[in-house]
Amino acid sequence: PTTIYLKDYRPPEYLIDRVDLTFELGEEETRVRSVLQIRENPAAEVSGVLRLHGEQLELIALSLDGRPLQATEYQVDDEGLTIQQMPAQCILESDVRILPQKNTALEGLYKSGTMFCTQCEAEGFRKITWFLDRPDVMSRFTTTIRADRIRYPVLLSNGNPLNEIQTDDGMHQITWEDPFPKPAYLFALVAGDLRSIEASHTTPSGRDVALKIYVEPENIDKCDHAMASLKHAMAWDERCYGREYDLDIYMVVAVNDFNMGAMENKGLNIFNSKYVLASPETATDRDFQGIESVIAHEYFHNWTGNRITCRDWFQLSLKEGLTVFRDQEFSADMGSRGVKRIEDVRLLRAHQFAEDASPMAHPVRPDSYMEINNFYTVTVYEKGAEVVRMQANLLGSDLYRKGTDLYFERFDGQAVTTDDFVQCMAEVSGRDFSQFKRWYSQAGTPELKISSDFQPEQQRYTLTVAQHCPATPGQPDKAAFLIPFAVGLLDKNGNEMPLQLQGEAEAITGTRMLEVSERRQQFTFIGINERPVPALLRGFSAPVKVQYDYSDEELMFLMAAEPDGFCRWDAAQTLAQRILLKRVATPDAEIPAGFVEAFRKALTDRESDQALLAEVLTLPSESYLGDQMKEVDVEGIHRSRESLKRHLALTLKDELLSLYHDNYSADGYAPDAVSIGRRSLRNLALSYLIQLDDPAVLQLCIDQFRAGQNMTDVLAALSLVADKDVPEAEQLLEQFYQQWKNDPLVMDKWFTLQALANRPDTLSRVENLMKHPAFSLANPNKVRSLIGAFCSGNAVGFHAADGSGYQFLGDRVLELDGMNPQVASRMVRIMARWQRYDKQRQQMMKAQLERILKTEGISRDVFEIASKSLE
Ligand code: HT7
Ligand code: ZN
Repeated sequence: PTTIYLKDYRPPEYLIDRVDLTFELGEEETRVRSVLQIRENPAAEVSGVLRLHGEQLELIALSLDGRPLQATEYQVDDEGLTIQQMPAQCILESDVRILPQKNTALEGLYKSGTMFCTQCEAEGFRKITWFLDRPDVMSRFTTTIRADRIRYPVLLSNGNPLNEIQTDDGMHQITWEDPFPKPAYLFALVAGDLRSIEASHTTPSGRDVALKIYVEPENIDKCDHAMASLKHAMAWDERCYGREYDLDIYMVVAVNDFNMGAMENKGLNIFNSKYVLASPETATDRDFQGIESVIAHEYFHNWTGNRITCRDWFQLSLKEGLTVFRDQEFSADMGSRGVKRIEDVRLLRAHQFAEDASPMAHPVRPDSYMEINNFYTVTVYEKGAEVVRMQANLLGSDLYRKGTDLYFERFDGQAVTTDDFVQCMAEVSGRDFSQFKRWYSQAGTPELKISSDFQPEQQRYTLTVAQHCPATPGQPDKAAFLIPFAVGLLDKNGNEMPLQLQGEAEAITGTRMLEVSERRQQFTFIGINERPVPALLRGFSAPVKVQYDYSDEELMFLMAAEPDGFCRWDAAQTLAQRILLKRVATPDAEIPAGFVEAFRKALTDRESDQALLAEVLTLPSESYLGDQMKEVDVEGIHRSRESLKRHLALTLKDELLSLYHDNYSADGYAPDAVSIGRRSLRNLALSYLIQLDDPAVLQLCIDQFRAGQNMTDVLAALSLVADKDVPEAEQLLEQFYQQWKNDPLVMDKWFTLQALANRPDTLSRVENLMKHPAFSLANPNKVRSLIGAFCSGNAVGFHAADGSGYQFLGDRVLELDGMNPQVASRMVRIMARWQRYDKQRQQMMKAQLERILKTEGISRDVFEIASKSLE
């Protein structure tokens, strides 16, 4: 496979102003007729040769300005169509045959169950018809869909519906027109027997927008939360960014077979049903929150992605980083801001920091790729969001808003770059962002080494900050970053100290945003009359690792007194991590009484945000702990974490039980922040208590399962029981299966639960479950919930010393790759960090990667990940 470089970007030689598509959807094949209005791009040097993208298209007819083209006038190959002598402008018509029923890659037009749907980002449109399938070619689309009236009563595409025609042959056809020019990756089509719920929204300018959510008939009663979320998102974007919706209709369609979470096609979002369907009985709190955030994310793309899109795919974070930042802030406003920030940081640290430390590390704006689908990563999305957040932090909210206003005004209707976005921030603030832009071009997680020096005689306190960023593939040396570093200083009573840097006229109270721009820098605070405890990186103001030599006592002090939720949580995590890692090496190392006391204090605190407490009381995950070790000790980490949980449960049994009972609520289910917090704290208590191997606790779980109040509580209870070697484990799993076997999303949970079970026979159970009638390798949700959950969520099982987990994953990758390369490539990524393990495991994982690479005909997707993992 060839590598594509950012430095090779050239504007397109031709533009396509209008596209007229006609689809005839059939049970054997689909015909796509396209009429393209093409002209030379005045801004480019034109060669006279037109090269259109196209894959897996069977040519039926081709004509230029009404004249059928002779075989000598064009060439078709595996990747496209070349027309040698192009006029300056023309109408190109084509007629092709495609086979959506055979499309298991779920890219382009495919069938999901009985419905047709599309997925065109990033380069799927070329599997529908020949086109300039690149985001800087924006066209106006008209789409006519013809299909069987009974099988496909609902026919949808982007924009507004024009007319419907019924024909005598049992078919019908509808034409849709999208008035907004858009790149082909935002094209969408849906056909099926669907039901919809409808609502409406009036924008500040007075436009009435019809909101419709389409689902399969049996799911019609599970759409209300998605609809409420959509309305909240629309109002939020109007309020916080001054952006309103621009078409008369906004449609969301839920499909069961989908490679990712959802897709922001103009006016016609297509969603993985996981991010639409919810009822208290079938969806957990996490599902409800996921729906709210993904519905909002796709809606926000209408401005950040659709109206202003990316010039090329290297700029992906322009739309994704910005839109993730927007959805994070939206969710923070809808629920608990502090908890949301912690969840986002947890995700970033667990996955993005790990990616940055792996052979797959790449900048937020990558400079090369083989397969763009491999670059929809936590770096482009989540680190990209942090990079936008840092700009908002550096500017403050008013200037940031001015910056985005300018961005929307200047670039509406265009395909632009991350530099264009930053330029707006620079212009409104009058600041120079050239150093800041290294966040886009340099990969790796910067590390800040901090030391402090208190000089009581001078009443001075100096923080020395040294920054370093480890080498990443292709980037051995990094230039210094500009890092917004939020700090506060606490006195012995836990009060904020006034902060006045040397040379400044006055002090401020609260958080100070230091700007670290050099490799080593000192910040001296004056008027400091006692040794403070520093609160560092408040709000996680930059995606960096901080090293500071806190004493255990200082960490406990921060856990109790620090006003910033992130820092309070981080102190608890650091302390727990210290104890856990010490006990990996020395299993009976003492557990400081102060730590247990801090836990007790948190457990009995009924005043603070309960959701925040649940975060504070959650121990760092096994995989995060592994990341902190030189060489990951899978079993040691597991043992250490389990034994600390048991110790806490033994010592704090009464507190945990009261917490469990005090947080019971007989009220109906509501996914609001307070209720979610109570449920998560209660279920966390149960997860500690189960460590006691006490029949009474097992009974609590069984009772909670049987009470069946909501899926959050049912699943929490079931997952604890399923880990145990007790007869009830099988009984409850069977009962759950019988109750939910017809609900695919609940079955996903059932698979995951068993894949994560902490039992010696989990792999063989997973292998058996692959043969279960509810499982299908063709459905990405099933693959993720069984195979993905086992390989990336069950460290002890996957990293079994005999290599069986690796062999299993290798087999699955090869099996999947023939069907769905995007999903296969996500799976192979799990082995990208093989160097982090001991020699034997390294050898075994490497052997699997080599086996995959040697297999003939593997996809570009899998090739890129496997080969880069071995470099
Ligand atoms: N913009 C979308 C990214 C995407 C995608 C979605 C579904 C299937 C395949 C896909 N490839 C890329 C999703 C988003 O970020 O909103
Ligand atoms: Zn997105």
